[in-house]
Amino acid sequence: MLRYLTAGESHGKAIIAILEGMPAGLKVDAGIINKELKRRQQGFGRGKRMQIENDKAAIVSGLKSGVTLGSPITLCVENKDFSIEKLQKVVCPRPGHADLAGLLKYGFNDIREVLERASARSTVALVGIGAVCKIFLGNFGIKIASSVLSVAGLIGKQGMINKITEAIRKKDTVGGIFEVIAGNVPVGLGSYAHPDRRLDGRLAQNIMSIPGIKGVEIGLGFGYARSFGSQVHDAVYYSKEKGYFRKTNHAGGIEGGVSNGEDIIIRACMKPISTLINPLGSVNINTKKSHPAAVQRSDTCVVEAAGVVAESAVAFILADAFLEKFGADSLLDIKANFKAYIKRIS
Ligand code: EPS
Repeated sequence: MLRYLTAGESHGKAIIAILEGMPAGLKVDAGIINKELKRRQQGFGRGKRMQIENDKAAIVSGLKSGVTLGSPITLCVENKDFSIEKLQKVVCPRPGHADLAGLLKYGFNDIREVLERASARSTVALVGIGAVCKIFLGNFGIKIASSVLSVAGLIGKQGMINKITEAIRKKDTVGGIFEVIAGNVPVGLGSYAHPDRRLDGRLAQNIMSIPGIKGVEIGLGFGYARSFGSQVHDAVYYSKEKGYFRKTNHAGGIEGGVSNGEDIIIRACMKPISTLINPLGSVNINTKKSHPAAVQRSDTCVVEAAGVVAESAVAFILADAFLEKFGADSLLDIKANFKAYIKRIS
C-alpha cells in the first residue's frame, strides 16, 4: 500500500510531504520534482504569491545517493513568505472558502486559523509526491499529462486569455475545465471486487480533494446520460499484432473499476477562486453586522495549475494501484512481476 501525509500552513515555515510504500531501488532526480513544482506555479492569471515563492523540495529522508531505500520519503518545501505570526486577523468569511464552516467547526475566533491550512498552497505537497510517483510509473512507460479545455465557458487559447484578462480588469476570478490523460496504463489496475478498490472511485476521490474542484468525469462522463448504449460502449477487436483493442475510448480507459489498457481520460471542473478583490457580502463574526468579505492576496485563475496538481493526484492513485498489482519491496522484483504479467496476457 502506498500512502501519504502532508503538513504545513500557507504562511508557515514549510510544506511537508511524506510518501510511504515506495519500493527500494528507484532513482529519484530532485530536478524532476522541482520541475513539477515549477509547473504548479505557472499559468496565466496567477497572483503575487507566485512571484515571491520559488518552490524547491529538499529530500529529507528515504533516499541514499539519489536512490530510494524503501523507507518513507520526506519532502520539505520552505515558504519564502513565512509570515504566519505577523498576519492580521480575518473576521469576515469569504463565501465559497472554508472560512465560515472551519471557524464554526473548530471554535476559532480568527478565520486565519482556518485559511492557513485550507489554502491551496497545500497542493505543493501533492505535486512533490506526484512527481515521485510519476518517476516510478515512468519505469513502466506510463505517462501523465494535462491541458486546460475551457475557462469560464470559453475554449481556445485566445478566448481563455481574454476571459482571464477580463476577470483581472473586473477584479473578479474565473474557473474552468481541465483534462488529465494517463497513457500506456496496463490493463488490470484497480478492481471490480469491492467499492473502495475501484480505480475510477479512487481517482475521483483524490481529484475531488484538490481545493476548488467541484466535478470529475471519466471518459464520456455525463455525456453517457444523453446516449443509447449502442452509441457509447467501446466495441472490442482483436489482432495478432495489437491483441485486444478498441477503436473508441468513451470509457476513458476504465471499465468496471478496472483499467482496460486504453488511455485513462479524466476531466474536472474548478470553481472560480473564492477570494474576490471586489468582495461579496458577508458578516463580521464579532459584530454580526453585514460587511464585505475579507480580501486576501489571491489568484485570478488557477485552472492550469489545478491540472498539474490533478496529474499528481492521478499519479499517486495509479502508482498505488500498480503496486497493489505488481508490488514488491524492490523495483527489480516489481519489474519481474510486471514482465511476467505482460507475457501472460499477450
Ligand atoms: C497558493 C498560495 C496562496 C494563494 C492561493 C494558492 O498564497 P497567498 O494566500 O499568500 O496569496 O495564492 O491560494 C488560494 C487561492 C486559496 O484560496 O487558498 C499556492 O501556492 O498555490
